[in-house]
Amino acid sequence: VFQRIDHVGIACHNLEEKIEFYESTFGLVVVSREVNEEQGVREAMLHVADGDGGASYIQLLEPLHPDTAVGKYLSKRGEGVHHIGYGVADVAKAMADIAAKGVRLIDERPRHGSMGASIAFLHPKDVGGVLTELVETPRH
Ligand code: V0V
Ligand code: CO
Repeated sequence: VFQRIDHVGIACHNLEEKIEFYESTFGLVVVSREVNEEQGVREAMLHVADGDGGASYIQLLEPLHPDTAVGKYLSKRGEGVHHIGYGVADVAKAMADIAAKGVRLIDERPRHGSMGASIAFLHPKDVGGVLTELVETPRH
């Protein structure tokens, strides 16, 4: 059901500082910046590679407020890897297939994600402590 790793999400306190670090240290390039009020984040996508199933990215995440998913994560665990986003062809189908295996969905229906994607999260407690995101990239 997974086509590739679409992105790895990284929680940080200061998005601009972290972008500067990734650009100057690794030569990665920012291809998108968005504020997602529903998810409580300001985020940037940095392109890593292109593959058969599509591109892969690093997603840098800064919380809009302390009382958000990323804000709570930062206060409990500090900066670091927050989630893995897997590319899927059909997010609604992937949600149904995975829920049928007994993994709790955080989202009952797909949400709006970065760069026009449809996304849904799986509960980390059912995935061995890994917050897992399904990502359906828009077709052109
Ligand atoms: C929390 N926990 C995590 C975790 N966040 N475990 C692994 N990875 C994470 N990122 C653990 C936490 O340590 C607790 O374990 C338990 O889950 C409950 O956490 P909590 O702090 O009490 O927080 P909750 O329950 O209020 O919320 C946790 C969940 C929440 C995962 C339900 O963060 C959520 O809904 N996340 C999905 C949305 C999201 O993360 N959006 C931001 C990215 P113990 O201490 O009880 O053992 S937005 C994005 O990626 C976009 C837009 C995109 O890609 O396009
Ligand atoms: Co993400």
